[in-house]
Amino acid sequence: MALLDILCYPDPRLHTVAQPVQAIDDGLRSIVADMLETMYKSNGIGLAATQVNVHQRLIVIDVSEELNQPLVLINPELVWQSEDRVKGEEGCLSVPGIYDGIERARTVRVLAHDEHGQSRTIEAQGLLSVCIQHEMDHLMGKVFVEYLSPLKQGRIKTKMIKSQRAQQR
Ligand code: K1U
Ligand code: ZN
Repeated sequence: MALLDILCYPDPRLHTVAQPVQAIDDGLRSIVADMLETMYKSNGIGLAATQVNVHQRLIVIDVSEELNQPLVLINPELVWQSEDRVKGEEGCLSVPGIYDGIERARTVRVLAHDEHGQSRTIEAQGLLSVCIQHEMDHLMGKVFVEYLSPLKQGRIKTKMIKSQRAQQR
C-alpha cells in the first residue's frame, strides 16, 4: 500500500471530470487500498479519486466512529435526492483549514459497484449523505468552496496560494 499525494485547491486538475471505471480488477483494487490508507492517515471521512489525480469515477468513504466501515463506490450514480435540504459544515482534504456551511439534499439514493463488482443501492442521510454528495461533486470537477460567494472564494484562493508558497520555502 502507498500514501498518495492529495491535490490542493486551486490546482486546476481538481476541475477534471472523471471518466467511468472500465474494469474492476486488481489494478483498481490497489488504487482503492491506497486511497483508503491516504484517507485514514489524513483524518478524512471521504476521498474522491480526482483528489489523488486519478480521473476515474471512484470514491472511498468511512463515516463510522471506529473507522472500520470503509465504503467503496465505483461508478456511483445519483438515482434520487430529496427536495428537503439541510445546511451543514463541510471541510475538504484539498482545501485544508477551510470549513463552511453548505446546503445539500437531506437524503440521497445512489447506485454504485463495490471493489468486487457487486452492485448496490445506498440510501443515505446525515453525514453519509453530505459526504457522498461532496465526493460526487469532486468527480464532476467541483470543489465545495465553489458554492460560496465569489468574495469568499477569492479569499480562500489567496490564503491557499500563500500557504502553498510558504511550504515550498
Ligand atoms: O473530500 C474530502 O476532501 C474529504 C472530506 C469529506 C467531508 C467532510 C465533511 C463534510 C463533507 C465532506 C473530509 O473528510 S475533510 C475532513 C474533515 O474535516 C472532517 C472529518 C470528520 C468529520 C467531519 C469533517
Ligand atoms: Zn473534498
